[in-house]
Amino acid sequence: MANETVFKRYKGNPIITAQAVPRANSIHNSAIVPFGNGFAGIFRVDEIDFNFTMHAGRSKDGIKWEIDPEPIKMESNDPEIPIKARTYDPRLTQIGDTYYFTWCIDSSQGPCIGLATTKDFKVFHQMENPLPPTNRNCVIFPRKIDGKFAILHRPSDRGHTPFGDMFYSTSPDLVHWGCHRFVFGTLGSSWQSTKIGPGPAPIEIEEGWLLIYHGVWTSCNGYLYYTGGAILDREKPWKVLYRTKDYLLAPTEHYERVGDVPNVVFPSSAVVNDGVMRLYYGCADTCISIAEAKMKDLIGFIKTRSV
Ligand code: BMA
Repeated sequence: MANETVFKRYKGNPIITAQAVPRANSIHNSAIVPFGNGFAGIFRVDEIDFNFTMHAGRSKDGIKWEIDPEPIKMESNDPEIPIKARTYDPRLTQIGDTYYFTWCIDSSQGPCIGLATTKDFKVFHQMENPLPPTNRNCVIFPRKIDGKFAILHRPSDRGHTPFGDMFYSTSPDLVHWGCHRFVFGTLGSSWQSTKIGPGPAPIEIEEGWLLIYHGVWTSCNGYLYYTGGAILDREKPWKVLYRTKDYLLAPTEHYERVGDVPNVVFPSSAVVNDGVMRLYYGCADTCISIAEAKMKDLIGFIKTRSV
């Protein structure tokens, strides 16, 4: 039995494997939102030549998915966008009738953050990169804060990044980004002692912004990825009200322990319905699973297990 806190894993996990796309070596760390009468997603597909691509997908219930066999083709007003590079780890946020997504671009100068919009998951419009190298984790808040678009992100290096703190930045127009504030960093000798990074788009709750994030510990065998939770101030989200000392999810199941990168639970999207959060997370860089928690229990856990 897994060491479960407030999240209960779905019995049919993993819900998405490489079988879903013909050229996939693995499908993991992906972005999912409610869309129309069902759900839509942008999936990280590591292909059999190890090109990392993003594919759109649709689902009626959020569990059984149809994922396009071909990667997303971006449109842009600027012929220099998009650059040709591997793309991975998308995060999706709905603002009004538009879905904004960020992801990591493996540019030749190092990982940086891409940004695009879609309204229908068929046409994708890529904009200027919000963040230059080196950075590989970024998510957009679901509304403007103090009149500006806002992101959480984690500057990195060109390798596997043995460090990492979270920052908050804002933009009036989604092109010019600034006012960078430190949010929080690593913690002691714990599951979040090597690096931390933002997961799904923050969710607005009575207390502020509920954030699910990943934390990494370095053992003698390499990195292990865990899931934690925090609550950030509503108007000044760089101020941390609560941040869990205990993890919310740890790699304990065989599909989380065994894969291309062992011992990874990587939270990347969350859908809240009827007081329940369904968390989508990448497992061992191989497949995707879900776990559910009652919002009341989750918020209570974050408040009472806080540092
Ligand atoms: C992310 C990505 C992956 C990596 C993973 C663990 O930040 O960079 O390529 O293996 O962390 O899922």
